[in-house]
Amino acid sequence: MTNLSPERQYAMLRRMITIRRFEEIASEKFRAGDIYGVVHAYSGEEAVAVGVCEALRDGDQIISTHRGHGHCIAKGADLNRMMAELYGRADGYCKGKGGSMHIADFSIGMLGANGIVAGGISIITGAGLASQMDDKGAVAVGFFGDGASNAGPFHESINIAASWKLPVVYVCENNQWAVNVPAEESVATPNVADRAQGYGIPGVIVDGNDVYAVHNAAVDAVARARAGQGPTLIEAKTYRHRRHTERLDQPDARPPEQIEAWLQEDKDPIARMISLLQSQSDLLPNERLEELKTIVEEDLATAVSFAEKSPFPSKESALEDVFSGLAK
Ligand SMILES: Cc1ncc(C[n+]2csc(CCOP(=O)(O)OP(=O)(O)O)c2C)c(N)n1
Repeated sequence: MTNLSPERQYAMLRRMITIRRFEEIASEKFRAGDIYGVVHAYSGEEAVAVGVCEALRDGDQIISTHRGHGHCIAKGADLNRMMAELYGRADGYCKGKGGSMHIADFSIGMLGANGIVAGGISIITGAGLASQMDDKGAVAVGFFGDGASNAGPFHESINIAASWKLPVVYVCENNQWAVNVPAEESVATPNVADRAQGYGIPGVIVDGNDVYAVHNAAVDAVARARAGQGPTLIEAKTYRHRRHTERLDQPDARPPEQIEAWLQEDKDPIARMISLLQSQSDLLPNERLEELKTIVEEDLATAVSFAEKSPFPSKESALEDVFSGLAK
């Protein structure tokens, strides 16, 4: 199944539970009016970010989407600064002026979330080109949704990356819906990965709720990229547990029975990982699992209290770090 050590598997599970709980807490705080802007929760898709990022090493870079908290956490972002950013506070990643969709941490190779659907795909292709020119073997990974795969940047970027053999891994998180549009109405091929053939690169379909399957696919794609063989398109089939955003005044067109089916333990990526670790390999005693969950709760309680104690940015700082405007 995997040759990951137990410790690495515990670390992966811890990150998946952290993502799930971060999203639950962020959603609750958003509804309570403590968080500004909007929250697009990644719940249900945790195995994709964690499975892929576990295949990376220091120096590799990723880019994310509007649904970006999971990618940040999987790449090792600081929970305190993330939560403070959602709260709009001065100690947040963007000093409280960016919010949920603009978290970036270049020091860990997290090039940013992005409110422009498909915008990140071009940026990560540029990162791949930079990496090729640097020649240090770093790989660039772009996460995006099925909706983004219909936009121009997807096609233009993959074409150039394939032509120039850039060290990029494109990870389509096909959660089957773009807001309220089902993928079968907007993607003309049965699978997004089928499109890879048109660009002359491998297209790999993977069960996006199986963290081991995602990880294995990512290990292969990353090795290929590092070896100078060019990009791979991975399509991870998954589902988002929550509505498109946490705003309750917008409809959720997904059939309730579909949502219900994907919430079941046999589909849930975290329940599946726990079940594999406990029933098939006997690797995770209940006490260890409870210990992991407690650590996650403590980490997130610390993050919330860090955010709540942090001041709002001062009025005087409004025009700092702004890259457009009138010249003096
Ligand atoms: C260029 C652009 N067009 C439209 C939007 C509005 N919008 C925000 S999220 C979204 C759907 C994205 O779907 P998908 O790429 O599948 O990602 P998911 O939300 O399913 O994770 C749209 C159309 C946008 N933010 N940017």
